[in-house]
Amino acid sequence: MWDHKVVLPSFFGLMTNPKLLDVAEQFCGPELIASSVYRMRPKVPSHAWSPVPWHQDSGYFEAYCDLGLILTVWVPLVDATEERGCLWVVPRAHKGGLFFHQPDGMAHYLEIPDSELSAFERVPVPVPKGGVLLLTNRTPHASFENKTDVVRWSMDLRYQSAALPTNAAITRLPGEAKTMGTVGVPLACNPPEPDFLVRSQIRPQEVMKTPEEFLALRRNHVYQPATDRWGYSVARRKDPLGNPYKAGGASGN
Ligand SMILES: O=C(O)CCC(=O)C(=O)O
Repeated sequence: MWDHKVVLPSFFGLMTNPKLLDVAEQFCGPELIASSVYRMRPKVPSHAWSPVPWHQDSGYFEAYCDLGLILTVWVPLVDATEERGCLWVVPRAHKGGLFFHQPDGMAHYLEIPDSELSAFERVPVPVPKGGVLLLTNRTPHASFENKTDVVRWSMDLRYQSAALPTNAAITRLPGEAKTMGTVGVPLACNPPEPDFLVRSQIRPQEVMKTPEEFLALRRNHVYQPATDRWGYSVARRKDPLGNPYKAGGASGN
């Protein structure tokens, strides 16, 4: 998975694609923030980190954003078939709250324990190249092994309203979150990465316009740790047998 390590001008082009923004605006409203959390995923066949266990994106975000909408736009760059490891979802479960999450066995991802989801229907959602899949931050989803010899490339992008906590450098309007009220709690659904304004009726001059600005934003963002809701960073210090990872080991750092 390529996250903050890869920042390309073309990513900015996709995140600000007018057709995608038209869709995102319908769900998140006209004051539209591109969430800091975008990922490019080469899902390669037979790689241990390739399957992504069941989770809700909110499991990774700050608790104060659980009830807001953070829209995931999942974009396959090849046909995402079931064999290639398309996404699976639990239909309608986004209408409920957040499931319990725990670090997975490798402490690489968070996962919802299987026992929590056993009563729910789970369906594969193949998406052809050129299509998109929309998810909420409370839609449980997963993807499994790629059983082909084709890399299942995809990108996932996220959008939210400027009224939700965000670290985008924008003028706050009445009703928009200015502080979290708790000292030390950062104002963002995902503090480690920087948000930015992609569409606005009220402050269009603050919309980010060029890939150069985007690259500078990523480069200059001052890292803020996320709240460790599920003991993830503690688990990452140990291997699945409970032994501390050695420097340079398989912790993914
Ligand atoms: O692309 C995948 O396989 C997983 C995507 C995912 O978990 C996400 O977009 O939150």
